[in-house]
Amino acid sequence: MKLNELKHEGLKKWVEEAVALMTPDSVEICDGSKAEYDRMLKIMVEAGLGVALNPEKRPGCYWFRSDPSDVARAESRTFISSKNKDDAGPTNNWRDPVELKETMRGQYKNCMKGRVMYVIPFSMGPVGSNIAKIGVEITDSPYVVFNMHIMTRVGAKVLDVLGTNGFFVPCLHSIGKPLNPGEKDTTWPCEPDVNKKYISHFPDTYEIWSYGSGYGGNALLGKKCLALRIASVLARDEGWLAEHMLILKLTNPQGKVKYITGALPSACGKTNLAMLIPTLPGWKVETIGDDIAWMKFGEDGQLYAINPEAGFFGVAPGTSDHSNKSAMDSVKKNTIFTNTGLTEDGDVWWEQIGYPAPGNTITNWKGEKVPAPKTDKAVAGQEVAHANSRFTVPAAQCPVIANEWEDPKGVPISAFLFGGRRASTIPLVNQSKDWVHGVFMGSITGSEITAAALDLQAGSIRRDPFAMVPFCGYHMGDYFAHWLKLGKKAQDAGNGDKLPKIFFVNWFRKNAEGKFEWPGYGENSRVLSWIFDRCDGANNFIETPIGNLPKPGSISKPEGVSDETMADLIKLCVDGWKKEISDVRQNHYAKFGDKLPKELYTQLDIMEKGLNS
Ligand code: GTP
Ligand code: SPV
Ligand code: MN
Repeated sequence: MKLNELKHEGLKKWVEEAVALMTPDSVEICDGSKAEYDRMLKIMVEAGLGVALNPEKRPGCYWFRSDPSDVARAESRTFISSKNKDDAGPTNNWRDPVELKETMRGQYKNCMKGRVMYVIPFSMGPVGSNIAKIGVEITDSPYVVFNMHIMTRVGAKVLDVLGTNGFFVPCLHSIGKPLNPGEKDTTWPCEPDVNKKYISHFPDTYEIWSYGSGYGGNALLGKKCLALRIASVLARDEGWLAEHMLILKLTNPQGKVKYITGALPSACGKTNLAMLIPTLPGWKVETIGDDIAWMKFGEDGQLYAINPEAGFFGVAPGTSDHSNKSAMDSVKKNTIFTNTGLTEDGDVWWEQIGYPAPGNTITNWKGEKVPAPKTDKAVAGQEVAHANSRFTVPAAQCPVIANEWEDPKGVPISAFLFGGRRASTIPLVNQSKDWVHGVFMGSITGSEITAAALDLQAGSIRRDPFAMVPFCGYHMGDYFAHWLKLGKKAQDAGNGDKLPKIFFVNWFRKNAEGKFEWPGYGENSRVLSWIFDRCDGANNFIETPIGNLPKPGSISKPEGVSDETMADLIKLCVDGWKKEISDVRQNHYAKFGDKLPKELYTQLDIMEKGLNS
């Protein structure tokens, strides 16, 4: 399709302006076809920027290696550029939109010289679903094109739904590396100076401008930029929820089904939980989504969720037949691997994959040939795969994908889980007393920082309410208020009992030796079954000042876990919680000023009183 064949005047005008600014050699409107996907891969492989893997071991799979500056989201270079600084809030980097656009226009000027501009029309959510939204990404990266093919729904059908004047989110992207005549890419093209990368969001006009990075959430603009940062603003404006949540379908041994979503920070277990293979006999988990949920109330008063994505962009290290067999089976074919190791026999390898690297040498994520590790244990500083190396795979390839994963009406949600990585204090599971208490507990959630962000100190704890701190496109005080408002609206309409129940989970408690107390992964089904029964009102809990904790014995014990450890996992750590409260008051809530809903301070006071008595 040619540029002048575009029927949507607004879209055509926007693309023409981008062409005039970025001056590519040519423009292609993407159709989402297999032929297009193959052609994009061919361009990269022929340039030496990607490797086709051994077709006997990984048919249809490719290996890529990014620039060392371009291996994760750049949080310090991610901007929420609202007209008013106060609308971005204390958890976002703010820039004045007029100044930021001027700076970025300077960078975009002629930035696609010597390259092709690809225009990717995509749908987040099943095409035509009333919860879905359309975006159009302009990019000069074939890597972005084929990853968007997997992660979103691309093509002509999207333009049909868009019509002549439909709403779309314009997503402008350039890797920031123009080519001179005769010049070719020899390595992953991007702007290697982190301080020249920009991942900018203009919430007042629902626009995204990204420059200088070709990787992950910085460049696949449908994902974190559209489906969370811009969508959270749309959701606030339109009365729905856009969340950093997996969606799973849980079936009990009697065949009864519940749908559950879970918000855990980046690299804290969403993909694993979404594909979990229960160790509890008779239980079944199927996947709807592994990273993002968009939710709207139906006319029946139930909250319905869709997965806006069409693929998984999952963390490779730690994925094994033991931890996530469904993910391992998903990535056997038609998968893109980025920044893993490459074996001598043309396969991929990463730390904790479950077996030692084959052969004598292996190519690491930096492109160096190193001795093949004899075990799959990670050696700090010598990782073969980058800790944030990832696979991109179509969701349909997941052996436990639920039949209804593409149902345009979504699935009715019974429970929300919130959590993080915490070595102490936070119990294995805990249920909120009610909606407001749940929003309060969500608002104070903390987690240890992981390798999913470039520029943060991994390991230290930060408050990451609702796992949304890096992804909320507006003031988080207003975000908490939005959650409270939706709950109140449902209750006022007589639908309070249809609201999802809210739970808090922590798979990451450690003992004195620094070992995980809870085996996690498939064993998390024991916690899911407790949650399932709790949703049905089972008498399996005790009331405490932090919420409903499991009654001793109500969570079945995995093999190898002692009675003492079980007790430790579900105990109320009074001193730890008192420290949490004072940290929340001084270092967390204080930041939000007047925008912090009063109800949340009231909850903090009630919890403090409860712990003191
Ligand atoms: P993003 O894609 O960054 O949003 O991450 P995610 O939340 O989907 O995390 P993922 O499921 O990819 O897990 C990240 C890391 O946590 C992997 O190394 C997993 O092995 C580890 N992990 C996941 N579940 C568990 C668990 O139950 N226990 C323990 N100890 N580790 C886990
Ligand atoms: C995350 O960091 O939460 C991810 C990966 O899911 S990225 O797409 O890079 O944001
Ligand atoms: Mn994520």
